[in-house]
Amino acid sequence: MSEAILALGSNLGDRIANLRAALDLLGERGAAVTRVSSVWETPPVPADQPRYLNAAVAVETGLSPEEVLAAAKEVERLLGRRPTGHWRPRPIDIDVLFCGEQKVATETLTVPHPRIAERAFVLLPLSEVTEGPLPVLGRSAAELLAGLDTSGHERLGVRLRPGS
Ligand code: A4P
Ligand code: MG
Repeated sequence: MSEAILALGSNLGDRIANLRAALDLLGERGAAVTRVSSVWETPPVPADQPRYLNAAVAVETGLSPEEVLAAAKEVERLLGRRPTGHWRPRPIDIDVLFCGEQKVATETLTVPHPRIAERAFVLLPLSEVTEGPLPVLGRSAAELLAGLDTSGHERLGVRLRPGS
């Protein structure tokens, strides 16, 4: 078993319900959620779309990185994601941030996810489920956040899992 860290985003429909359903569906596909961040409401990039809810989760899994991606894509489809175009509104987006200390660079999968260090909407929740230097990147989420604009990013009081 190994640990993977996933980023979740939703900006269409019942966003909280989408995030919660994603956690359950990932668990049913062999990626059991072990830690869950707060839910953050974040300014959309690009700006001409609804605000996102973002979260990060750690999962314990026996799946390979490619299998984790396949599970994530299936969950996106089950939750109603249809091809709307790159960076367009979606009920759920699931990105694979880390797979342990592994590096992956294939046509369909790049791990660590290439845009982690430049995105406050990824790093704020990530900082709640990780401690110390991030795999491969070698700097903590908090250190990377220090150089970014976090204005308009709001931690919500709602929990995705009871007690988490
Ligand atoms: N792919 C390669 N590596 C990965 C990885 N590590 N994790 C490939 C997930 N997918 C990976 O992704 C396109 C293809 O990337 C996949 O088929 C997979 O083979 P996609 O999810 O279908 O499309 P996308 O999400 O539009 O593209 P991309 O590049 O993943 O966009 P991002 O980087 O996920 O950005 N603003 C806010 N506030 N919050 C957000 O969550 N998200 C996005 C999407 C834009 N703006 C946002 C947010
Ligand atoms: Mg994506």
